[in-house]
Amino acid sequence: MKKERSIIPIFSLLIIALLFAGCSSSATDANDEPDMEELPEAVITLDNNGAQSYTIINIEGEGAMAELNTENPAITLVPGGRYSFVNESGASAHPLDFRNSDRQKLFGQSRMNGNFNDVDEIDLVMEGDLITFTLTEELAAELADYVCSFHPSMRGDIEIAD
Ligand SMILES: [Cu+2]
Repeated sequence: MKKERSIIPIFSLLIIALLFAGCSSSATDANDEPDMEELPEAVITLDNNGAQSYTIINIEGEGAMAELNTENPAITLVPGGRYSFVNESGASAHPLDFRNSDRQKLFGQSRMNGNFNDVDEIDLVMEGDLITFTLTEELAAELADYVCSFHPSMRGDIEIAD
């Protein structure tokens, strides 16, 4: 009798410990999964009509919206998303820059550095005709348009989704 009694508290402690471990691990999962699902990623491919305009010829992924095959369309992006722009008109012929509403360069393919070049959080990657960045809240508050640094008529708005 005495032995059985002493076993019961040890057993209930074990069960409590297991429950606690189960709860804490599922709480971690619950935190991780929505974040992964909510961060969209998209690849936006641009082409050009001479020196007159950019067009968007393809969008793959989620979180980017624009009318395809029209001149200088507005592009809508979702904050928190990671976006790649493939400039098929050529980074050297039509350098693609991203600007704020004061027409200051934030980052892009022209030679001069922009205001956001050294902001680590946007994790800017530029390789050849490709630009990839994360649309942080800080960047979303600034980003206003895209433009060819050689041809000012090649320009469209960037709108931020709610
Ligand atoms: Cu151009």
